[in-house]
Amino acid sequence: TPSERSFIALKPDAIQRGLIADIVGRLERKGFKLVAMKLLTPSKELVEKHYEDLKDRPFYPGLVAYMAQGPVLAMVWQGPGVVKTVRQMLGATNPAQAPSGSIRSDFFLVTGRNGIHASDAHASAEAEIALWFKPSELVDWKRDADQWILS
Ligand code: YYY
Ligand code: MG
Repeated sequence: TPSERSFIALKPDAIQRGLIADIVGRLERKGFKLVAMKLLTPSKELVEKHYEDLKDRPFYPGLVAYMAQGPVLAMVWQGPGVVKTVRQMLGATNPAQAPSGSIRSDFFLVTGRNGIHASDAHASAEAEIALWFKPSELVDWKRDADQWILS
């Protein structure tokens, strides 16, 4: 649906390396609509909840520590097929296995510093949006360019 949404976050390595504009620019140029964006240092509790499904994996403590250092650029993007398309734009979890031209391939080297998160399904997207944002932080706006992007 055109109002499909995904939760996308730039991880602390992407912020530290000054990659915000390059990465956000790709999402913006594709035609997706930005609905929310905030820079924050997430609490350990927030990161633990975000990655709850991975809590039994050996890399979980390191993953939580890396993310909780912050800052993280948390975003909500909207558009038809946004969840699946943004996952494709990211490429594989391991940048070494991501297709060239994908974000993880073009900017990152290793799984533990892969720079960007994107929801992997509609249900997880809605859960992650609710975890990271208050409803009042989602901006309801009409984009005039939609007539040239959507039909
Ligand atoms: O959704 P995605 O980020 O592509 O991968 P997940 O399997 O959900 O893992 C989340 C996050 O955990 C991944 O982006 C890096 C980290 N991670 C890791 O450090 N080592 C692994 N073997 C697998 C994942
Ligand atoms: Mg994931």
